[in-house]
Amino acid sequence: MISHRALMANGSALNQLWGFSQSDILLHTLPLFHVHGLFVAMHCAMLSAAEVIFLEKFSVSETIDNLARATVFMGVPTYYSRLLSRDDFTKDVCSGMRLFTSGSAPLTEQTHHAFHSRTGHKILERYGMTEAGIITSNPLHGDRIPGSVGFALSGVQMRISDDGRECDPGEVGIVEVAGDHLFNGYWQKPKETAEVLRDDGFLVTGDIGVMDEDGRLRLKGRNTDLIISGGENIYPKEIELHLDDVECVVESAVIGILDDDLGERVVAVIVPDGIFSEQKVKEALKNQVADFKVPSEFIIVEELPRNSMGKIQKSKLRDAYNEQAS
Ligand code: MCA
Repeated sequence: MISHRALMANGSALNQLWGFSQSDILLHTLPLFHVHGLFVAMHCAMLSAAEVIFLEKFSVSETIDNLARATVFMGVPTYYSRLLSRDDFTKDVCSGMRLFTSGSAPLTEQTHHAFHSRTGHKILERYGMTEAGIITSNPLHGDRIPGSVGFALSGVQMRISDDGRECDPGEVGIVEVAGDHLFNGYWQKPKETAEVLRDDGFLVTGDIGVMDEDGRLRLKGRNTDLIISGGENIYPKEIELHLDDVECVVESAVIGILDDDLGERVVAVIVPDGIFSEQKVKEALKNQVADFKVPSEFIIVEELPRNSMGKIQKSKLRDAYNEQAS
């Protein structure tokens, strides 16, 4: 549940911070079913009466064709790595642009630098989530540091906490935020809402981060096993529950493996019951989960690694298969 007050607070802070004006032309290629495309991009444009060029979805060719007319572009990291893979994405194409922003998934330092050397533009990375809109941003003027998501927006209170204790600068903990920009809770889910909203009004984001003396935030991962693929959030549990229902599966662990295009891709590690059939499993998943959540790879193992409590050690699986993939 997101109030108009929250939307206004975030929209106007961003509009100012990113220097929007009526002379801007936003090239919009993001899906409109996420906060990124619907609120972040559209509110910046609407609050400044800027023009918007709408593409139905992101396509490298159409983006290149339209960039020459635009001044601002917002994307997920996959958009930037796909643009860079094309030789006709040149400095000239970006000559009228004043701002490229990135979010929804971590932008690698490699992509940041490659984009800078190709176009002369430093992508402005910012950090947000549906429950809070945009939380931090690198500056419009000043250093945009790759690997950092920048400073808290005006009106956003941010702290790093370790089990309720506020961390010192340089200490790693969970990012918590408060302010008018926050949502009011999950629709008809009081239990889930209470799990993330503290009594003092702070939202526990679940992201692990570290803040420096100046208030710059760096993200270090998540305290859940959430997978972010092409800017889409994928919860492994949802896929595992369906996988474990398939006849030829004893148990499964779904993990994200680093991927050059999507940031992470979905991989299922499976303990099979007899002969494993990838086709059968894919068919079983097809009507149960969205296409982009279906694992792109199945790894067959005899058993899954567990800790002394019996919990599956996904970090071990991630480390092992990321190493193999690299
Ligand atoms: C599509 N596919 C995917 C994804 N999208 N697989 C993994 N991860 C994905 N994200 C699969 C499809 O199921 C299909 O599989 C195949 O890829 C091709 O589908 P297509 O639709 O053509 O894919 P695409 O056009 O290449 O799409 C990839 C994309 C898109 C352009 C990266 O996912 C995208 O626009 N993502 C942006 C999401 C976003 O806006 N997130 C913001 C949320 P098959 O071939 O097997 O059928 S976060 C947010 O809002 C907060 C506030 C924030 O901070 O921003």
